[in-house]
Amino acid sequence: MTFHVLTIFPEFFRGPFEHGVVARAIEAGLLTIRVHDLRDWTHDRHRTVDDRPFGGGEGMLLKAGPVFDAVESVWPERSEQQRVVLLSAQGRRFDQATARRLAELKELFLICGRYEGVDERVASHLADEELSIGDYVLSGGELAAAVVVDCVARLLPGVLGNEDSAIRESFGEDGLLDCPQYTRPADFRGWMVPETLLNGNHEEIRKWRKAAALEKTRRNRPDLLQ
Ligand code: 4HQ
Repeated sequence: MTFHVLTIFPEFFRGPFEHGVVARAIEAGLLTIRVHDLRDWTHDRHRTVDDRPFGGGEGMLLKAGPVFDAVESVWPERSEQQRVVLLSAQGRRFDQATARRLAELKELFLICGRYEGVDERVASHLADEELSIGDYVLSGGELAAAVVVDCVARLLPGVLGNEDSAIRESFGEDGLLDCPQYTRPADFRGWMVPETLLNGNHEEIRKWRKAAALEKTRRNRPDLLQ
């Protein structure tokens, strides 16, 4: 799969994409990430990407022109397998189901906003969808784009060592959070690992994990139980 990321801070992505699962997927040729500098599609001496909002108001907006020019020069035509996503606090909430759907695409183009936002014509006439990673305000879409790349990348065939683990985790089949897990030592500062996990009865362990996952979900995410 190929990701395109459009940003005024191309250097921002060096960190997130050069470590861990995403970096290994790129090395293995399972994943390509092309970061595009929005200012490459400006034509004035100051490489202007922002302007003041019509009707007045705080701050500046990303202009539509350079964003349209960037997407249309990378993709003169767009197929069903190529989707454009605008990261925005006004978007539909990005979740694991959305990640699974996006992982089916051949290419995904992520547009990162900055300043107070982006000229609405990008959302209405260029992007296929507008996504938010959560109900809080970031200072730019870059962190949100990195989150989307990370979540989608680990779902691609061949990316994780264990092909099943991406499906098994939280927000998977049962809709519960992962159960608590422990590793050695069994006694850490007097806090013991639950007895059931130590005595090798696999049926008991399975029941304990189910109950513990339910309890954790009830306490931390009652919304997932409806
Ligand atoms: N933004 N999920 C970019 C966000 C955001 C979010 C605020 C988007 C600032 C310029 N993006 N603008 N939440 O908070 O994706």
